[in-house]
Amino acid sequence: MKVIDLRSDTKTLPTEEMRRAMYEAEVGDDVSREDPTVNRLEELAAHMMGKESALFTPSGIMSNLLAVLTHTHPGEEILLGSESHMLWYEVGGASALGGVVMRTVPNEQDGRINPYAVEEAIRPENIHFPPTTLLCLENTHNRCGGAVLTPEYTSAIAGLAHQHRLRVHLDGARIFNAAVALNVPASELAKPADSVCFCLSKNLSAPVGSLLCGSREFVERARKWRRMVGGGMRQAGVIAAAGIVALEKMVNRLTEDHATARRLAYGLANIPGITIQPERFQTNIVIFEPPTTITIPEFIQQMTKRGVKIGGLGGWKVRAVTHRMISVADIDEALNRIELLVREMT
Ligand code: TLP
Repeated sequence: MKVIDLRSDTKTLPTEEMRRAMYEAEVGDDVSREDPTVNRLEELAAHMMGKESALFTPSGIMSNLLAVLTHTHPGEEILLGSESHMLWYEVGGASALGGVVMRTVPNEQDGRINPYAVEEAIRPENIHFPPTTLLCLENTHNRCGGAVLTPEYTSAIAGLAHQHRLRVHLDGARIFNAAVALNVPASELAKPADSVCFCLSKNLSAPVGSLLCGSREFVERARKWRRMVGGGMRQAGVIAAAGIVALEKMVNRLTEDHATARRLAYGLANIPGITIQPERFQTNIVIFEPPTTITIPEFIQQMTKRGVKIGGLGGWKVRAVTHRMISVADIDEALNRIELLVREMT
C-alpha cells in the first residue's frame, strides 16, 4: 500500500537537481562570509523579497526568533495573531530568549488581524506598561488554512503599525504560495514589512534553511544574533546550493499543489459526515473536521493505518498539506480511503 503523507510540505525530499548542486557546490567558511554559494543565495533572496540584504539561517523558527531579537529589547511587548506559528509552535522562544511579552490579537479565519484590534492593543505611553514595539504577521497563514494576505491588506496594517512606531515582521514561511496564488511578486507582499523570512525546506523542497531579509543594517545586527544563538554555519554552501535551485526552479510549480489542495477540499466536501468549507482554501493547506463519532486521535491513527498521514490542529480540526510529492492520483486515493473510514465510523 502506498503511503500518502499529507502531514506537511516539510516532508518533501530534495530533487535530483538539488542533490547535484549540493555535490558540486563551491564552499567556504560562511561565519567569515567566505562561502560564495551562501553569498549567492542571500543575494538572490534579498532580490526576490525586494530588500537590501538577507541572512541564511537553519530554520524558519530561528529566522523568526532573530527578527524578534533584532527588532526589540527585553521588557517590550510584541503583537501576534492568536493563531500565529510564532505563538503556537516556536516553544515560546520570543519570550524565553527575547524577553518580550507576547500579546495576542485575534486572527480572523482568513489570516488577517483586524486593524482596530491592533490599534486597541498598542500600549499608550504609561509608567505601568511595556512599550509595544513589533507587530508580527504571517503569510500564508498556516493555522488559518494557508490563507493569503494581499499586498493591500499588508500595506494598510503595516502602515498603521508604523504610525505608532512599531516595526513589522512578516513570517513568510510560505510567502511564495501566497505570491503564486495572488499572481504578484513576493516582493510586493514583503514590501510593507521591515523584515520578512521565508523557508526553503517546505513547499520549495530544499532539505534545510530559511532566509531572513530586511535592510542592510537590520541584517547585520541579525547576523550577530545568529552567531550568538549558535546558528553561524561553516561550509553551509552545501545546503545553500539546494536553496538556490529551490528559488530558481520550484516557485512556479506551487500552482500544482494549490490545484491538488482544491481537489482534496472539494472531494472532502462530498463525503457525508465531514465538515469543511472548501472554498476557503487558496493554497496548499486544507483544514477539515471529521465526524464526531470518532475522536481526532483515533481518526488520525486509523488513517495512518490505512496509509494516509494527516496532522491534528487541536480541537476538532485536522490538517492536510499538499506538496511536490503528492499527485492528483494520490489525492483521489486518499479521498477513497478517507471516505471508507468515515463510512465505517458513521
Ligand atoms: N511549520 C511546520 C510545523 O512547525 C507546524 C508545518 O508543518 O507547517 N512559520 C510558519 C508559518 C510555519 O508553518 C513553520 C513550520 C515555521 C515558521 C517554522 O519553520 P521551521 O520548522 O523550518 O523552523
